[in-house]
Amino acid sequence: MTLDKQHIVDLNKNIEKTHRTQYDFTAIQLQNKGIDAQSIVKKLKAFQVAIPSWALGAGGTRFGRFSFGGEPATLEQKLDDIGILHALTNTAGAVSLHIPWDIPEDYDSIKEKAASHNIVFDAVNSNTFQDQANTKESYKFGSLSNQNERAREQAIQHNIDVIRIGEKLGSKSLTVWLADGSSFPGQNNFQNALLNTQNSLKEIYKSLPEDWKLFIEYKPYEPNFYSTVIQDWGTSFMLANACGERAFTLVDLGHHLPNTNIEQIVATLMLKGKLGGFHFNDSKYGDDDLTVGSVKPYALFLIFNELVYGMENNPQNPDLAWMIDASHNVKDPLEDLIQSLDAILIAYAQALIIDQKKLRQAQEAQDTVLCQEILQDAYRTDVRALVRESRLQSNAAIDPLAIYRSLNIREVLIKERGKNSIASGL
Ligand code: LRH
Ligand code: MN
Repeated sequence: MTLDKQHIVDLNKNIEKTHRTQYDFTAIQLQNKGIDAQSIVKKLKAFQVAIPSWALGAGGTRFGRFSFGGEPATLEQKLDDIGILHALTNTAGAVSLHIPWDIPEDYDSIKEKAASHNIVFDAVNSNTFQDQANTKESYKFGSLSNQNERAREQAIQHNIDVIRIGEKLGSKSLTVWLADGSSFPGQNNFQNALLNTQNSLKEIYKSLPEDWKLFIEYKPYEPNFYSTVIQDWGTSFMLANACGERAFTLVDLGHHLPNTNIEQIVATLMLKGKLGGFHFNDSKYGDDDLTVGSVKPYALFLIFNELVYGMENNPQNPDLAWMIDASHNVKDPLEDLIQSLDAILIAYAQALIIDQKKLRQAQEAQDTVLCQEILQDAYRTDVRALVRESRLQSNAAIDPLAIYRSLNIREVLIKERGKNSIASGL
């Protein structure tokens, strides 16, 4: 199924008048604060988020998985689904593949398919947290950290193979997330595990093409429940420094212990020029991979405040990789991703209208009350009309969810692919 852009433009007409009124009201509100609404809209139009190839079907937990029907069973169908998302939002212009879940059979036809949907290939992800039928060594007790040198060699080679696959697709970065760790005290020698991981990552880094980046993703626990080798931002930062200037830390919002101040981590990494990118999602307890902004929207806003400040003041930090990492247990995957893309743009727009100069002055004056007032004035400003305008100006849907439902896209996909088609991934 592909979506005809003209169809979207026609359907927009039903709500364009209402939108125009809301947009004009918001633009005047911002103008009174010396902010040009169109300059915000311009930045929102340029903001592209990579969609994870592993989050287009039903997720699941060890307690069960409930299929949605019409799931993309092939990489081609996954690119078609991202094409639907991009046509509706004009914000999903990239895909992040996970290997071996999504190894292309025919590279040219896959690249053609992606190009037909204006989708580019963002970071490729290696997988040394599952054993594959065709591999000799097991990762049960780790991969890049494994005491067994043959298992480490196998994991290093897998990462190099993933780079080669990415090169053929035009990707420019590799994301490494390790499940490596232990589930019981005494099971691992922490120092040995970390040294093995550092040396293994340095081997992988040697095979990184000159114009590529390496993203090192951290996580405090799961699937190991006592220790994780790359458990926090500090460990990832240390390993990135040990590898070299094209290695960076990747922040998955769900990979933090409760009440961690993620926005401070973001500020620190940007100051050090070592923030590579994000896996956006939300969570209440653990790595819940919920819809972005569905549980802690204010925390997301505070993170974007640090990002906007960093993008203005930290030229030492490279352009960031924006990706979603989600898993859908109860929501239609495409509706969930539409909501996540909307929440990301809303948080970015709210952060863009913060009067950073006034905030710095209030901070220097140690006027704590005024600092909060400045932040929350932006957070409490309804910027949704700016986000809708950015989509309208890109011939995407003013209200993508409404159009997704009015066109019964899930039913159409079920007709095309059947009720029992299963997407590979988590
Ligand atoms: C680990 C993670 C990682 C991916 C996986 C699918 O929890 O966030 O980014 O490899 O999910
Ligand atoms: Mn992730």
